Amino acid sequence: MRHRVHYYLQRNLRWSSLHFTLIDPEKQVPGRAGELARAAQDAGSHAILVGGSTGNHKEGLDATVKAIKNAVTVPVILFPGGSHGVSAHADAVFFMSMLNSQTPRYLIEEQVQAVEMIEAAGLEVLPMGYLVVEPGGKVGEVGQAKLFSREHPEEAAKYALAAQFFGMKYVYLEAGSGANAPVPLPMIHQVKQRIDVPLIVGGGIRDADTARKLIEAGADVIVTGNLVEGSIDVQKTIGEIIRDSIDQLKKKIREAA
Ligand code: 1GP
Repeated sequence: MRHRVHYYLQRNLRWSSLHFTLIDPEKQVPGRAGELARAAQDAGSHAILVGGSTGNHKEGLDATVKAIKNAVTVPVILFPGGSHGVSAHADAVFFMSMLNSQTPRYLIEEQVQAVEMIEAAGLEVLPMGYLVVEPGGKVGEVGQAKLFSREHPEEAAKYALAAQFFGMKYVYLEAGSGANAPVPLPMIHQVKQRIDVPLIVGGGIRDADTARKLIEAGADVIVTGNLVEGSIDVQKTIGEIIRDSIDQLKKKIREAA
């Protein structure tokens, strides 16, 4: 059964920040991806994202999405690095445009190549403005992003507002997978001030303390990828983020209400 993902996220965001686990289908065999996703769900993660910035064998992606879908009950959302990242077996797809890309390829062309596949698969479409911040990592390189300077949060904030004006339902601030520092707090704060749609933040988040600060600055959703892949005990690492940041803040909000 497919989730109504936008509805699920809206409903959960009403009273909590969320955590998404990102799984790159190229980094492990499908069975292992299913195990990681299950452990992440058991630790409290609210959705599983599947994606990577390089191409993948279609069969590998499909098998990975199927294995994850069979292993979890939370929504499985595609986070495609291009038209190659679409699989009919997910619940939904982030239909994302890298708004600070300097090539039409990642602004609109890859997306156009995917529309028929998405339509035929009946995937729920979640329109998202994707903004890549220094250092940007591989995704910034592949996407030819004109990276947002960490010193100029106001630039990113204007782009985020533009995303909202376009009707995009989510904004994602990305520092790049494995970034040595996550998106700066003042940038999260300024972006959050300008938009009403949920703000997703990812790249370089490795511990609960960092996650808590990002959420306090205004992040609605925290995404971690490497943390799961590099971890022997997923439940512990993700569990700490959920317990020590998201749950703590939930409690604070409840107490203040
Ligand atoms: C990458 O923001 C995500 O798209 C996750 O980054 O792998 O550094 O957690 P990490």
